[in-house]
Amino acid sequence: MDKYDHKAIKRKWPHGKTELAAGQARDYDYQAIEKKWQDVWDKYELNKARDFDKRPKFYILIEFPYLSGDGLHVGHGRSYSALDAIARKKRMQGYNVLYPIGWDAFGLPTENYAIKTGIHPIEITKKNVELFKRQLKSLGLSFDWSREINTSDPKYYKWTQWIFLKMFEKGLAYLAEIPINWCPRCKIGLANEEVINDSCERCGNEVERRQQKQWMLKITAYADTLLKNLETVDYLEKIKAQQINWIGKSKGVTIRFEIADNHQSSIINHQFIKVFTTRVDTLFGVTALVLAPEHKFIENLELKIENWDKVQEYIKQSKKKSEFERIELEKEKTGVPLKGIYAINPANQEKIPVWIGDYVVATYGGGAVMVVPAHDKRDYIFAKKYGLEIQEVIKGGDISKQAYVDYGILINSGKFSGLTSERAITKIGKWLERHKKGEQEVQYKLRDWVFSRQHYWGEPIPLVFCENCADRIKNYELRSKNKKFNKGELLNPGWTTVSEQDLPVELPYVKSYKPAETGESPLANINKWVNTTCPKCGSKAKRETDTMPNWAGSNWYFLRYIDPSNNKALADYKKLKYWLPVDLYNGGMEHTTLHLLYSRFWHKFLYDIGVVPTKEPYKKRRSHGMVLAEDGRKMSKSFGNVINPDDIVKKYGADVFRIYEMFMGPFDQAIAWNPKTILGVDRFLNKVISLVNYKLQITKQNQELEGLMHRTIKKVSNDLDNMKFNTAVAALMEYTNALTLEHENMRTLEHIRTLLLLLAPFAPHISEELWHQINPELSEKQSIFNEKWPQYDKKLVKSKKIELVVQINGKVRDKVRADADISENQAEKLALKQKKIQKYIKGKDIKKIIFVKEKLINIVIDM
Ligand code: ANZ
Ligand code: ZN
Repeated sequence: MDKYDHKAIKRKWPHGKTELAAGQARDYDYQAIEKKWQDVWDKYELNKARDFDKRPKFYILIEFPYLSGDGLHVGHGRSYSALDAIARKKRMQGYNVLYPIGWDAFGLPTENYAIKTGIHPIEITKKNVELFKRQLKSLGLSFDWSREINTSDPKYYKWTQWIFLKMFEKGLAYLAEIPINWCPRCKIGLANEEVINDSCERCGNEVERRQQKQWMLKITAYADTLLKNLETVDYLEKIKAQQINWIGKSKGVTIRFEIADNHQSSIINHQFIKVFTTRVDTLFGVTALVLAPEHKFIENLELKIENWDKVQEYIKQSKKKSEFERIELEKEKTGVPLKGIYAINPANQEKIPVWIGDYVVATYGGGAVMVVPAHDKRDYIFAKKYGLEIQEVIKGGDISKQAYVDYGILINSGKFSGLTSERAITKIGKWLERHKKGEQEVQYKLRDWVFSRQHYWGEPIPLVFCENCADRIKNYELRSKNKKFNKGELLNPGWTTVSEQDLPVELPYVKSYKPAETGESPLANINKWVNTTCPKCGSKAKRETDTMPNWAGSNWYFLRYIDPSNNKALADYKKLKYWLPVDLYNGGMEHTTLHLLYSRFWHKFLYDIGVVPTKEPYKKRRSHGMVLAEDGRKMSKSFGNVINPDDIVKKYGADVFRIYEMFMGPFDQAIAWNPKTILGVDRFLNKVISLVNYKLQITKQNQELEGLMHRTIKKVSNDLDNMKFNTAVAALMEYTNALTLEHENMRTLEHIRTLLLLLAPFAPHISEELWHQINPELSEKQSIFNEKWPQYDKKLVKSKKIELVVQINGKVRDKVRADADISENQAEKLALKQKKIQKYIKGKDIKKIIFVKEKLINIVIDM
């Protein structure tokens, strides 16, 4: 400790001045101060979360960084500093706070870098961890470092694999042929985010789509719970809305349309098309069916399609487009009729044409739609373009101009005419069910999760394939006698789980991570690793060579923080019970429908198998806005506009960096980097320093300063609770100014103490340093963070009073006492209530109100 001489640092600070210029704080050795207190806090384990402690617990989670060689982004700095302020305040308020950190370490950039340089991903990861750790530590964030985790550590991913294994056993994992992005030059499958403008991110070659077997996880089995339980959590409304949309629950009816051909008026046996509709009330207005080009009906059709060549060509073309391209609303709708093929409308037996069109998605609602041009926008455009009939069945619009899409009263609908849409939806639905022509159904937009990656740097999927077991399962007799196969093994014949005691399946250490020619993961090249024996029957077997996606490790990391070195379970149940749910989880909006939804899914599964005690992982979810570059663009190496946190910390110190990031703008909004504001923040901290150094000269007591102090306590406390960090900092600045300028002779030690206590969560180092300066009797162990968070006195919070001048057409007509922070609206009401004023304005029109805060209100009327 004697490396940092308290007095030596103090002496460097200029005395006798009331204010330092911006940048002048560099005269004091903030680097030494920051390092000193960081070491002291570590030494006395100030930030340690204590399991089973009697204090109320508070679990704060930030999205752990995804490791890359670029190091920490100022965007990390923004949310980590902000949540750190909450963590520190909560500790001062007597909470047992868990604020942990770890590394999201698997993933492509590391693998790509390894391929390029020949350095092993383990080495690269080690380097990146060091980099991130040094940067985060330099900011003095109050993480409990004793709980640090790393998703690429075998001790960690053992449990990621274990969870997958359990899901497999319960039948939640299955193999499917799925189209993937394939780069024919690199011979590698690409994730969507690696495809830029339909080209490979690495080589620029055009990407093809290819069918590939992939492991899928049945998130759809949890669609309804994921939706319903949103009601039980406190997420930002826009986050909830996005998840609700993504899950996309629709109630409707699946209708059977029988098929007929040109010549026969009767129905062709056994041939029908199922369509899903949410608007069965429009059934009498159906004038065509449109199928997705991939629809199985076309292959299996027994009838002759007269324009077969054209249809074939259309199908071929549409296979080249991505799903996104196809369903985009703005895109022109195209289609081709299946000439000679007709469907029968079950409501009125009318014959209607059948088309294929690529705006119909194959994977939703059976891949077919009934076309109701009069009442659906897309259908209207489609019908106009191809001359389909437009039959009005809901009254209310003008269908010669556009589709009428709202609910209304049914017309031209047989015995259902006259009903409201709502009633008709129930009645026609029931009628169809009674006549076995349709069923009420619920559809979800949510798709199962593609869980395989053909990459090296990820968790191996802990499965093996055994021909012998495949045969045994396919042999029904054996299967029925043999109960030894679990759901997953029966669902995926031949695939069996590695035994639990053999976990983790370690990622083999290899020299070459190049993907296999076949598009398989590089692991497929390692024969020694691939060939193994079947844990079930002992025959020769092969390991699965796919790895898990990057999302796997981050699905459950918040559980591991609770018990990071447990090797018997992913975490001890009692500890989970103490800490869960996470009280506050902050992260990017871009993770709403991926990570946030995936991790809720895994958590619900873990709840169902009794591993975790809560249905939901996160009680509250909030989100930060992005930090943009000075030029308003995204920070990117290619634009050369990236700000490195290290540079800011070096130049101004961690405290300035932290406060700046909180002060830059409303936390939930994207904000561009602004060096001028940094200078302002620097000036602010200088003021605080001078204020503390300047000797107290109390000559008289001051009421207003008391009020301001209590108002500041209230504001900073509430703003921190509501994540309004910028206005909290503004309040501290205002308070500091008042202490510095207006009330130079009236400030007391209490005022200064309060300032430092309120400032501590934002600027921990300088606050701690100054705290010890005004309390020289304290030992280094007695941290400002062990102090109680200040309380405000309700009676003193009342705001300052002013005399509000009321003018009419610029002439002073009255003066009223009002709160200094009165709003324009309130001021107007107050002014208009005054007798004197009413006299002037009686019977006159008010043309305009001019309001000057804390001073006057001018009412402009016609004379
Ligand atoms: C007839 C109709 C009439 C429809 C009307 C809407 C309005 P949501 O709410 O998103 O579930 N649809 C069904 N399957 C489709 C697919 N595979 N690709 C594209 N569109 C499909 O949407 C359900 C509606 O989307 C369904 O209701 C269907 O059009 C269309 F005045 O049926 B509707
Ligand atoms: Zn076997």
